[in-house]
Amino acid sequence: MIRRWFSLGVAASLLLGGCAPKVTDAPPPAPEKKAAEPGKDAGGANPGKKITVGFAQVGAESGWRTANTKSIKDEAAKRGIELKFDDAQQKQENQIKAIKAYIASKVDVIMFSPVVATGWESVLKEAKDAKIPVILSDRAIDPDNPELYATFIGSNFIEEGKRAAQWLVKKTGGKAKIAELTGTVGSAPANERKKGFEEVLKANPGMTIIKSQTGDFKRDKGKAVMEAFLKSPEGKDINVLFAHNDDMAIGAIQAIEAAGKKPGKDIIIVSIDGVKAAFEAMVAGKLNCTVECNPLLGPQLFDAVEAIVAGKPVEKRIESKEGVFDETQAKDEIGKRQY
Ligand code: GYE
Repeated sequence: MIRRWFSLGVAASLLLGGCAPKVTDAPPPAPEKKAAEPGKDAGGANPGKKITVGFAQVGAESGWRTANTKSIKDEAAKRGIELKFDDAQQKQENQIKAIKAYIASKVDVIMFSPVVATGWESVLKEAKDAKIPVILSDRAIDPDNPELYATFIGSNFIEEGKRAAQWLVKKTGGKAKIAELTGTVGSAPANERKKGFEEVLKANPGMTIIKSQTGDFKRDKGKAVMEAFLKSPEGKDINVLFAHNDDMAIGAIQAIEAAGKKPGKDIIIVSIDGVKAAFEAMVAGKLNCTVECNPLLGPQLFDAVEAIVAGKPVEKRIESKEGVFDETQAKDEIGKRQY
């Protein structure tokens, strides 16, 4: 019982510190006191045994993802947990293959970040039948069936979309012709960031999205799509860019400059993630605002792994706490960024 409350306390302090710099410094949970008792594993695991986790990652599409992968690998190493890691190169079929391989090799826990939200029922049922708990890392599934996973750990993407729009309302006085670079089609962050953003727009009829297309969360695609936006008949009217992540915004900045316009001035730009490169762009006056999305999920994910393996309860949804940073704060904040 004491240890249970201790674990909850660690989880709570991680949550509260979600956007604060201390997230990776959290102490690892106290070591198990009980020695291994072969054959006696009420929680479905043997406490003395080394934990093995399979992680099916989306890919390496963005600065956010690189920081997320590093956080997960570092944390596994720190805790002496064996991590099997697969990079799916943004393809669902690769993630399904990796998950099936983890089931076949009988890992203790499977974690994955669903590249798209739909189409997971069958493979998650396989994991369930094999009695292997699954943790959803950073992205949710649709339909949401809590029977199919132990916990979701990540951000509230609807809130992030709302925060981006609310910042724009203030910045533009509620008048804007917006170009939108959306994330990977069918992914939870793309669906939900758009939803939250549009909710705020509904109350501000002077703000309209005049162009919207996916840039797949990637820099080169963000650049190519922005180039096409600017060349289109509506191109000259665009005075705001909303990019679903920083990488696409940074690509778009190059396209805007190539078209002879000033990013951050002729076109106001807000994006999401809060990676170092976005702060650099803000300091350079080319990006106006970034809404934070914390990729440093390793400590929270492995707290959950250890709790699950020990047969302890975990919350179904664990959300990160995050902020909004704009050009007025960039200089002071840039030195404090961890990713
Ligand atoms: O915003 C983007 C990345 O799922 C929250 O994926 C993540 C998103 C993040 O490629 O940069």
